[in-house]
Amino acid sequence: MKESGRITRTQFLAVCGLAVAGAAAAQKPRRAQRRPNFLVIVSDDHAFRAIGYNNPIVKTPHMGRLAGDGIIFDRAYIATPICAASRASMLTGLFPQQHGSVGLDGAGFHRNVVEERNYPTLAHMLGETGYDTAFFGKSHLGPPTDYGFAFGEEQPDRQDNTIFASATEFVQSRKENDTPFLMWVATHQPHIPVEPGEEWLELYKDADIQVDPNFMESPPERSEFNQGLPGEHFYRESRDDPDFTGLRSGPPRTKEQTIEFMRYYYAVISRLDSQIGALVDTLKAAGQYENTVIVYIGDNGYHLGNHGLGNKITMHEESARVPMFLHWDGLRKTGVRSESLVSSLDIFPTLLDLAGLDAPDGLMGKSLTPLFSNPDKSHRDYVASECVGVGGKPGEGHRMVCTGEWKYILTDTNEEVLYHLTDDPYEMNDVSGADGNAAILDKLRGYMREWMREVGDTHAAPSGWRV
Ligand SMILES: [Ca+2]
Repeated sequence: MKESGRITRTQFLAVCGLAVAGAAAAQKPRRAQRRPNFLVIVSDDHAFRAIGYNNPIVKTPHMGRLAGDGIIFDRAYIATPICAASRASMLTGLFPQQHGSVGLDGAGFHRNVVEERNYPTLAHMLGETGYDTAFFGKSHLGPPTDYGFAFGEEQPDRQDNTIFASATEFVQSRKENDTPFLMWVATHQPHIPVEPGEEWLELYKDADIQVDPNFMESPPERSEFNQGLPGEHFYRESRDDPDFTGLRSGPPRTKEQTIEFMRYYYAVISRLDSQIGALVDTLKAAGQYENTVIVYIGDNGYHLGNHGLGNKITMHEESARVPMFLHWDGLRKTGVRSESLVSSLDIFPTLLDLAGLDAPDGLMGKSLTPLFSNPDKSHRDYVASECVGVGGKPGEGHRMVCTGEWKYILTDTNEEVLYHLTDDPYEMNDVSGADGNAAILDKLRGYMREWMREVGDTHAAPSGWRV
């Protein structure tokens, strides 16, 4: 492992002292027993349906074993389906409009978290109480040692080999070391370009890959399908033109082209799965597996021709909902799937809870530990997500609230969209204007208004709101 980012414990505490002074101030763990390690794996652009336990065509045996021996969060939503902003949200437990990075631009995070120390990161808080902290992979938020990690660096390897090599080396160094650790592994896969190589493509040679029921060659003319400025629709990847790296490669995209892309996309996910399996083997060999809480989550989902779109940055299920599971030998119940509404913001307070620490005031995420013993327990009335400020310009983009049964989207142009997810999981019928839905529409508008107030969303809501 490179040690270029290494600082001494004394230096580290000095660096993050201001950040933790107001929030974690010399907290002592509530419990005296050995505290667990944390391995958080954040993949990039992983669609929630593209994992073996949701789609048997996708070969993810290692993730399947971890999930199957742990708890699967079937209704997990990301705070925002924009890469850097999403990662900043997981690290701070805050929505983008709170930590300041609403798009791909890390400047708000840098100002609020790195320079002004307004919010501690998970690494700050765990490091303050004696955890060793390491970050390997992709952040787009600057050097991880700037925001609380003792070790780590941004690693550009798109196939993640160097990232997993560093993570492996870190785990190997933990043999006979009882100091608990937080290791954050942020992969590039399965983000475009999808370049799996023949070995992994071979797995899907004869696979009967099908597009989803909401596949279209082009999106309808509605603002909810904007992925940037009004009318902008993206695929980003173009298998027909390997030199194309811009954003203009939008629809139309035929069913055959989409299926061909999915073949490559699934193959990359299988490669990632094998890398995760090897890292778990290393944890076992180092004697750290039993005491390590492993969390897997995608930083956002992905449109695979759903609604006529590629890419993400919408409030649809394909973009805002992500695969997520947790494995730990300390779980009382394993092999369970929870339908409770979970947010990526819950990771922060959950890991603090497992470390015996109190979360800072004002977090909108909640510890998931009550679901460990009762996975069907209601976790919250609604979950929210936002993709405002696409391209770093506040006021653009959308936000949504979801009760599990219903989803309400308020778009950049103030179109209101209501989906009944129970009957319409692919979000094909906007029922905001349907007879009999006025009451539920008002209820979700109320949730939206509440959420907008809490995160400081200054978007001017429609004048017709009656809440
Ligand atoms: Ca992403």
